[in-house]
Amino acid sequence: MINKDSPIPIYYQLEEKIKGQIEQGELKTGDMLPSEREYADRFEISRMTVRQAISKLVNDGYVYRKKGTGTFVAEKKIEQPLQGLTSFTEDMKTRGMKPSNRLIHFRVVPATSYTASALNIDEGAPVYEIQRIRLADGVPMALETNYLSESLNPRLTEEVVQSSLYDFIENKLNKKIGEATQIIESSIVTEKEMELLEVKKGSPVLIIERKTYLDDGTPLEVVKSAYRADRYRFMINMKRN
Ligand code: 16G
Repeated sequence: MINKDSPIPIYYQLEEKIKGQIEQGELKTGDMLPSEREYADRFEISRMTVRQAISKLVNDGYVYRKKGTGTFVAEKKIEQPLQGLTSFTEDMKTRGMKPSNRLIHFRVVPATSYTASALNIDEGAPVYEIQRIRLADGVPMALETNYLSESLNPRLTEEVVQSSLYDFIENKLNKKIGEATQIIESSIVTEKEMELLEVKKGSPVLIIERKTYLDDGTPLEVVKSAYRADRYRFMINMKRN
């Protein structure tokens, strides 16, 4: 129920209520939400308040609006654990989804000061720049750009990066991947990301920067990715010590 005497804003109470119905499966993917008027009548609140709650749910990716039709429950986001160093291919397979890649480009470029310092090589040294769209069951999830030292990773080819890069590093180059650091921040899609990820202008993305090291501490890759925030959320377990 909606409690109008509560200090909790009414739009927020409604938002939480609908979110709860989605999480509990009372409202399922593809279901149409009741109209603004129906919510307003049912809870005796203004349509403005209903609109505010629904806009929040749209922004957070729980529901989406279809022009002239209504508002529908969106597909559940992929919940990605932050523990454990895994590859995109492994992550998708664990979920029973089919990973695929769309190669945007594969080229060798001179290391910028940023990539050089991240990879601990000389500025201007040749690095592979690999840009791929990562797809799950055919749906674009992220645009990913990897930088790896050319001399440290011989035999890397366009064909190789059509499938798993980590699989090639570990099973063909016989290197052991050790650890990684990752930074996640929010942003809005660029024009290019918007087209490649097949989302609307202004859609939110999570920008992830990963630096991965081999088990002997040698930097392996520096990666910049834009993950669709409407399809992804990240999860971590924490222990208090
Ligand atoms: C993930 C990693 C990326 C790594 C890739 C290897 C993030 C943010 N990025 O996408 O750093 O290069 O996996 O995937 O998690 P692959 O082995 O499937 O090519």
